[in-house]
Amino acid sequence: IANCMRGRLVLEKGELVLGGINEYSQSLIHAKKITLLGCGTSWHAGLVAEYLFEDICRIPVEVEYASEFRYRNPIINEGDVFIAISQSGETADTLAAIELAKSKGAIVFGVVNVVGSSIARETHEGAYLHAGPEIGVASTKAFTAQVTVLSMIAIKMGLLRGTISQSQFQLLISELNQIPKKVATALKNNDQIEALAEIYKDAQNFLYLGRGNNFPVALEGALKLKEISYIHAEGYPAAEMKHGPIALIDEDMPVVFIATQDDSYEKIVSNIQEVKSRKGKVIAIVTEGDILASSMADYSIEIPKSHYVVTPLLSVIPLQLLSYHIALKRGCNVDQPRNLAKSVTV
Ligand code: F1P
Repeated sequence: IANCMRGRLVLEKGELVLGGINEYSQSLIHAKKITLLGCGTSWHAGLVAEYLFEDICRIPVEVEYASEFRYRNPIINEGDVFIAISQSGETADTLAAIELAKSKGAIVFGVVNVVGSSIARETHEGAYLHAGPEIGVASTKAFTAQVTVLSMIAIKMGLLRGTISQSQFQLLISELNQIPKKVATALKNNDQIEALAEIYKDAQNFLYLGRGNNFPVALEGALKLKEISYIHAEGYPAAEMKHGPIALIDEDMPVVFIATQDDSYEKIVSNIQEVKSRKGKVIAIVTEGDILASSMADYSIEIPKSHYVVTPLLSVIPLQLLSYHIALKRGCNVDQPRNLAKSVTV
């Protein structure tokens, strides 16, 4: 799935080999806390990983906007473990945060797409994504690859730390192995999503809601729409809706729910009900075969059933496609959105 800086991070005959993390692997395995650093989409990938490291490895995690990190007086101790996430490997804020962490004696791993980039060189060790070049400015496949690699690291660490059993490890590996096929299935809804984009291309605002590890996916869906179609969009944890965003809901407000069938499904269904009772328009990303959430939503888009650990790899796809089609229909340049740089180097 992914190659590494020194060696490879691969699934080999069902075994997960963390080749790019060698010399410093013990720091990672025995970390008492992990701090994830990134900007934009990479920060969202870090937020997904927070759920996985905490759940699978039982390690406390902080996810920091690299752009804000150095403007605080962050507490960094010798030997602390950081993972810096970046598509380009050149983001100046992320580089500055890495330098600050290293200057205090922290060990910094990189999860980077561009081979030989500054962040790849500045970090102690890490994994390359090898997602291929992002042709456009807005990260899409890099997000999927970042979440994949971070999931692989979390799953392997869970096994090494003894926080998951061998059979749970095998189950998660098998779930990861099925992802490419399921992504292909999710992409088959492209025409349906394009038709939906036609309906909502003139919306002024969008709300994206999700729970658990799909909350960061809601943030990412909102960011993609903002970046390439210039529509104002907000992402929230669905439970946060009643603490403010609910005031925005009326018949003109499309609300995108990630309503897959995991532990929070019932709660999401009741959130959908709350939006419907205020006449909001609901677009729900649902597990294939779903009846309840899809019958309540105005429109539903199915994704294949999967273990909740890997669901973000699938749930983000319809959101990326929706942004893409809306942007095209609004005449926006999806590869070169206004005001955005491929790598923010200042
Ligand atoms: C971070 C980022 C991207 C965003 C845009 C600006 O870049 O915020 O997520 O799509 O390109 O930069 P990176 O550190 O992941 O390269």
